[in-house]
Amino acid sequence: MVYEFIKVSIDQAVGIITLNRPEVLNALNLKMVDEIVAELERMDRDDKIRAIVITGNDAAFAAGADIAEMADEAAIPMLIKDQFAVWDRIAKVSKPIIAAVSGFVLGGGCELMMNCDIVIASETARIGQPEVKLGIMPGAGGTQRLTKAVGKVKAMEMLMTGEPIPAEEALRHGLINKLVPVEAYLQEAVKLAKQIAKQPPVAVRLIKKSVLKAIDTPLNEGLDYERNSFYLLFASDDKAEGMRAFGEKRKPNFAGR
Ligand code: CO8
Repeated sequence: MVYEFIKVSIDQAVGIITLNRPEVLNALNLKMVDEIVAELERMDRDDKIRAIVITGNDAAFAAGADIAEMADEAAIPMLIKDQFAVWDRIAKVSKPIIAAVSGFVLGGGCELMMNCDIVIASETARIGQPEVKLGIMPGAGGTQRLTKAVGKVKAMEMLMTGEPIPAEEALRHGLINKLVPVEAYLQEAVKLAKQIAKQPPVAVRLIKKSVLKAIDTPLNEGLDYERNSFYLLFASDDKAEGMRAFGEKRKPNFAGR
């Protein structure tokens, strides 16, 4: 597939998507979001890929939605187009997605990051939802996912002031997993992705679904979902291989079945 605004590469079992509009700090236009989602879905179907990394460049993961593209939009055409519907497809990707972020992580960029499962950030990352400064508010999940990630009072502060927070503050608030020097954030994310890629893919897939369930279902429902997923894994070849390898004191070799 030929893309205009993203680059794609593969490192062992890790698919890497790089946002590529550096001249506008990777501002997300509609075509770029479509390309990201199309490639995520393609990688999700590709048996050779077991984990996905999304990154930008050192200066910007993404500085938000493309303001130039948005400036002349009107309410009803936007409602009819429902441009954010495509974002729902990101949450349906079954393989783990790791965001490797640096520099500006703003607006739609922060929302894209929060759609990922794990976040490795460079020390230079500045993360926020500045939409209020433009007279609007987040539209791709920012008010919901930020609140669930950092809690009500911090979310209120970030969303109402529009001020980004530095990476170490994001780490304290549980918005990112790990902070590393700018030279190392992508490498670190790929290393983590490779580690996850060695795990049994069906178990990883069901773990991802179960954790996402925890975010928006009552505990009892989530526990029920977890239990059924646990039982289901006993039908997998990888469960047999994992337990056999333990008994034989060797490393397991997971086939993904
Ligand atoms: N959209 C379009 N162009 C942008 C954007 C953007 N979000 N951000 C930066 N650019 C462009 C600038 O216009 C500039 O272009 P040019 O060189 O042609 O003038 C170039 O990138 C470099 O930017 P600056 O010169 O401004 O660089 P600075 O280092 O001085 O400042 C900032 C960097 C602080 C990041 C600044 O550019 C800025 O404030 N950008 C806008 C940030 C913002 O408000 N983001 C939120 C946008 S709204 C949003 O995301 C709604 C979410 C809805 C869901 C997402 C759907 C895709």
